[in-house]
Amino acid sequence: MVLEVFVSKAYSYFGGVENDFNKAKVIVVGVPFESSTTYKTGTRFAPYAIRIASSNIEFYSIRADIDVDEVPIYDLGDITISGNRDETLKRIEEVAAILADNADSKLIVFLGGEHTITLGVVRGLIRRRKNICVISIDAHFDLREEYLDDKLSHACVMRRVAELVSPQNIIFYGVRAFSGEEKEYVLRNNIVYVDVQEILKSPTRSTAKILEKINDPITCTHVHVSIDMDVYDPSYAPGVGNPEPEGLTPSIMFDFIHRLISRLQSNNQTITVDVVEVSPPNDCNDVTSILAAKTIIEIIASWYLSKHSNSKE
Ligand SMILES: [Mn+2]
Repeated sequence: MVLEVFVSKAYSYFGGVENDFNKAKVIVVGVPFESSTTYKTGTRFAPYAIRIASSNIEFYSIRADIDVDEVPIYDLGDITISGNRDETLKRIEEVAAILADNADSKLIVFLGGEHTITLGVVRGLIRRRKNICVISIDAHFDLREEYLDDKLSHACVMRRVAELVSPQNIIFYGVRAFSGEEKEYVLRNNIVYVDVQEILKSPTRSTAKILEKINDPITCTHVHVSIDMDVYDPSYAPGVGNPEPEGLTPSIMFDFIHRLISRLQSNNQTITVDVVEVSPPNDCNDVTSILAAKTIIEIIASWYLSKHSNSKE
């Protein structure tokens, strides 16, 4: 692999332990990239803070009943950020494409950075994977045509992704904050979404609606799961770029994640993940970084369990 060109070693490893790439089941790569943040700056410090948090919490998942400490994780380090945004997006794209080639059977997790990194990841994935669906777990649609004269703003990332994979191949979970323009785009393109009101009324029915859409291994052979940490309520995740009231609880999110990931696994759909928008300078007692680390642990737990048990839901 020629990843060394784009990646430099980080100060610590996700989970705090160094592992061998070939033996690893999970690959973690940091993307400390921030260029269009308009409110609470600091997402560039997130990979560092999430790694530190991950090194100081337990890895047992009670939902999966497995110790994620037993799942070897290889932390690649951080993608080197250029002063030029297009160059940075190109590097993210290259790393995503190289990992898709070389880590076929592994779970790949990108640690943002601002949400714009998802565009780089999907650009890389479409070079190597067919029939990609993207599920955005986010308080926002991020579907503006442009924001503050910038088409590559974090507020436009899913619009750019929709142009790559088709609007029918994007799905939203947890939305509650958007513009009239974005809602109109969603309705015009028949985009499937579940808002927070629906989730709070019936988490089970909301999950079923998402699974029904994403369940087809033909239209969604590969599923990229993008988690903007602002999907959580600010009381659980205060340290994000754009906090938004009335968000999800960790319990609802973890239940959803387990059902989503185990269904994708039992369908043999391949999965990549990004976790974005943690802003450590705006955090409180590191709770958002800890929640981001825990979210990743729950994803790994459900992915690993389903992969090894071949269980059908
Ligand atoms: Mn958001």
